[in-house]
Amino acid sequence: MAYDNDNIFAKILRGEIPAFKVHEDENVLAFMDIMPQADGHVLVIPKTPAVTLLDLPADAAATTIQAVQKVARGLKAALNVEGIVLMQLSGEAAGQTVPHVHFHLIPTHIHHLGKH
Ligand code: DGP
Repeated sequence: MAYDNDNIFAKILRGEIPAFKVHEDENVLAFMDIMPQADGHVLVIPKTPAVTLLDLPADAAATTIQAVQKVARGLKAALNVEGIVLMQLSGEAAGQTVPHVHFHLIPTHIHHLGKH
């Protein structure tokens, strides 16, 4: 599938629509998800235009995962997060709604599992 330069994350990368950014460097941007599945739900995206993970060059995949680790450590420190679910939907059939590759970091706490 061809990359759509007008997708919402492309617009966020160009600064055309706002996002609550938590990390940025030359390769990636991380920002708060607008429909969080838990407090502290962050999205990490490469700046490389790619629709799915399968379209992403290996070097961009590597820097994106490094950023995922960095943001995960930040979440753990800032929010006292106990666990993090990493979710990555590739393709509409998987439930992907925004056609720019993104990783979800969804904080979890032990009490969410009903354990105290
Ligand atoms: P997915 O189903 O994996 O494609 O998830 C897309 C996520 O993107 C979803 O959790 C909501 C989030 N999202 C959609 N539009 C925006 C937006 O304009 N700003 C932000 N911050 N997040 C968005």
